[in-house]
Amino acid sequence: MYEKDFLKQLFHKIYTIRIFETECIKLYRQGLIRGYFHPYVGEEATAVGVCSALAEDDYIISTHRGHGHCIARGAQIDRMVAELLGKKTGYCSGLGGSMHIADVQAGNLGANGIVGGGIPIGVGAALGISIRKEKKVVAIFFSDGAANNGVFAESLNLAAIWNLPAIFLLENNHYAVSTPIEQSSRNQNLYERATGYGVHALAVDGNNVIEVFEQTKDARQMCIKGKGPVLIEAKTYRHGGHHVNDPGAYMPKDRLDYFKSKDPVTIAKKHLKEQGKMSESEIEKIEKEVETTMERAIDFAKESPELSFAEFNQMVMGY
Ligand SMILES: Cc1ncc(C[n+]2csc(CCOP(=O)(O)OP(=O)(O)O)c2C)c(N)n1
Ligand SMILES: [Mg+2]
Repeated sequence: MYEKDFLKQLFHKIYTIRIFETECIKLYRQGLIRGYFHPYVGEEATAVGVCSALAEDDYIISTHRGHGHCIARGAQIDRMVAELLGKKTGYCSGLGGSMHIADVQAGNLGANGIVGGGIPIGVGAALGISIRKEKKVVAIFFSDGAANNGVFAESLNLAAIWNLPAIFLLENNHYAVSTPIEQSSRNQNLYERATGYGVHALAVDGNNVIEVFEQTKDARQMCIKGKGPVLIEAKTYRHGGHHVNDPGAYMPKDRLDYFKSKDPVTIAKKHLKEQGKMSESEIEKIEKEVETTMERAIDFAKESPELSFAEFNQMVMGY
């Protein structure tokens, strides 16, 4: 059993990610967000479960589908919307955009548009922790497509032989763009790849925030005791196509319906009602609060200036 406040916090974060994504998709359609946008809708419980099990000074490494990781790690959504809109008040002064948000002060070492690119960076950060003998861990988020990249194997092996405090967080959402996992891996339990490197590995229901939280908490303890790394495969699903302009017509309807019936928002709400003894109206209050915060975040971002040409030059060129 969990404390009501903790369950409330989990739901608040999951719902914030959902609203952030759905509202930003609208901004994208209005032409206010340029470039690519890879929604995290359907996968929210993984980011929130993982980040809720981390300590304040731990690190995360994110991906091209990274808005949820940032929010779960504690990013302010007004500065995130501003970043997506290319504004000066964004986390990277609007120069990073959707796929490159970093918030180093909060322990978010950054997202990466290069699939698998964050994995060795995370291992490097874990090596730094190990050399400095700190009691910290790095949670490295990546998905099934990245696990087919050679750098995954190399990074995992290095982390294993050096017992690094790294939690490899494989978000198996069953797709790499339009390629289903069945077409890219004979063994669909991707966590089993890690056991071949002598790494403790397991799978969890990525849509159940409590399960993800529990397993990450244990993995963190192992890492802190010098028994890392650990690989957790969170089985989850995208609720739509690869990016906002992909209708996802290749996703079988029955499979999508199955995962929608296991919606992370609904599951977190159920925890709140059953274990937290919260009423529907109390939950609605949280939802309203999140929606209002998002409305303010959008106003803040819209009203924010872009970098001036001189500021841009100074930041990018250094003169
Ligand atoms: C090295 C590299 N190859 C290809 C791409 C193009 N690309 C962008 S996202 C993506 C699919 C990634 O799939 P996965 O790792 O499963 O992440 P998901 O989109 O499911 O979160 C690809 C191939 C890229 N960005 N980087
Ligand atoms: Mg994937």
